[in-house]
Amino acid sequence: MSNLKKTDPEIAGIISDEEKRQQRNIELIASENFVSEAVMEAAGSCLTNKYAEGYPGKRYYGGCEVVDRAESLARERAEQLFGAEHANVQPHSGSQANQAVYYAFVPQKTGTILAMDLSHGGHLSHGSPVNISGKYFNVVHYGVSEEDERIDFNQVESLAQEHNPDLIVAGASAYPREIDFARFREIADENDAYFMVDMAHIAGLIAVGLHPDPVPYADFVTTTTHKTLRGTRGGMILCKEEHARDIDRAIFPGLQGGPLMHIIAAKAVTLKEALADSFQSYQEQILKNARVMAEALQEHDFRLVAGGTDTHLILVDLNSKGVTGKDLEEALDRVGITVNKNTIPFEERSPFVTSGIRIGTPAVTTRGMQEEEMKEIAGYINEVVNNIERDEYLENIKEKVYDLSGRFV
Ligand code: DSN
Repeated sequence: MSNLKKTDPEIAGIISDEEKRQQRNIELIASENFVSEAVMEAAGSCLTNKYAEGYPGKRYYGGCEVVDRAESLARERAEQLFGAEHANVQPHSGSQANQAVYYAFVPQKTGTILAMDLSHGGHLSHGSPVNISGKYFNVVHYGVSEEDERIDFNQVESLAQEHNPDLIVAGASAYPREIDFARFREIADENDAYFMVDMAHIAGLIAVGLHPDPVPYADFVTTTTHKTLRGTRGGMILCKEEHARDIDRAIFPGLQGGPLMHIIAAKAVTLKEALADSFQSYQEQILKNARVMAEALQEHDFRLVAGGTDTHLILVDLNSKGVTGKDLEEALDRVGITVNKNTIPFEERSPFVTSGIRIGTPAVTTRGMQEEEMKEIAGYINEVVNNIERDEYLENIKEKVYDLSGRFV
């Protein structure tokens, strides 16, 4: 970063500090990961200079013949990886990918979307009242059942019959169990609704067949590219060929202007990496690590929402431990373990306090950590909970955490 250091030493310093933080801490935020140097090189390339409104072969600017090749490669690789008929790789984020589907296929104000409640594991962009999706459309929410904390399909079915949605959305940001997309498709068909899956969290698992595949069932599949997929930050939409034109027009000119060609090139690199054989074993290790972490936490008497995990993430109910999600997130920050506080189903606390934390294994798995390290980390989390007021004790745990992360540079 020699140029950056000269031009803007403040920002160079901030980037250097963040790099150290990422190296030193144990990263357990379920939606984060570490990209390869190759992805970073593409994301930091001269493609950032190019305007290319439109799509390959049909642009509103001259000089697009080179970046067209990058976007075409990204689209082809996305279609190949997920077996999709059509891919749009231009969404700047997962939220914009979701908005494009709503914008194209749900009538504003009169249209209805049936999606998972944020407090049961859904996402803001699935119709939260504070998000544009909740303001421009009628949204009805389903959740998990109180008995087993898994998606309540009886409720999905009865809400679909009652509200006649235009679109049913499956997918979540804090749901640890497999999602039965075939069951959702049946309900969508019975009610003549479109079916969308937001696979942002589990895209990497789906890419290698470690989670049921939504592509054969859904009209539209949206995703981010930076979670289990381990790529540059961004979004993407897969859809059936019959919907390709409407989806493309919803992204541009509907919602976005010029695509970020450097990011699209980085998405192409991400997808190439995901097509490589080694991506399979990476995803397998994410799952092994999550299962071992879940078991280790249960051995320390933590209650896990839905009784455990089938995926890369674990939702921990802290009610029996006498700490809030907020307090534990802060205490773990102090020892160098990064998690996020999270509401749990049937939550009684505010989203700023919460009764839970969410833990994910994609990032620590990228660093090379395996089952033994998961047990060690679960032990530190337990020690922090039990000694949350003891500053000296926490200092001691921090040293052990730094020692652990130092072994995985
Ligand atoms: N904010 C992401 C997460 O943490 O799950 C979802 O977009």
